[in-house]
Amino acid sequence: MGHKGTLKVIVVRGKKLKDEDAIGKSDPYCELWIKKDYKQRTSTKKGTCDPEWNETFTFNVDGDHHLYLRVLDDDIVSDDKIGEAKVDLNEVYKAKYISTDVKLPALLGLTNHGFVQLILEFSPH
Ligand SMILES: [Ca+2]
Ligand SMILES: [Ca+2]
Repeated sequence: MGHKGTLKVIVVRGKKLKDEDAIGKSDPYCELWIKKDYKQRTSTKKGTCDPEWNETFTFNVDGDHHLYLRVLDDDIVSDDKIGEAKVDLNEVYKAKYISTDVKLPALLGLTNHGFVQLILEFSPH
């Protein structure tokens, strides 16, 4: 038996995102999905490594275990990836509400590519 209900996700802000533009700063946006065929995304914030999104998304969940997110830098030709991460939903099912800084890990080493602050709220059906 999985958890069924509505998951509300507020993408609050990005913090110290890796700069992927040679001139100026990155133009970050964040993609979110639970199932790959239904991706939602924030707006693009121009020229900042600390974007304030404050955008709310809802997903129907049915026993799903993870929320995936990916932050990209909007570019004219092809967007650069800043980082990706997943959030364990079991914590959200238990607590019903969490606010968390999700780390975007770098491929190598102990550094990271910044954080995304999320607020997650679960309402069971
Ligand atoms: Ca770029
Ligand atoms: Ca860019």
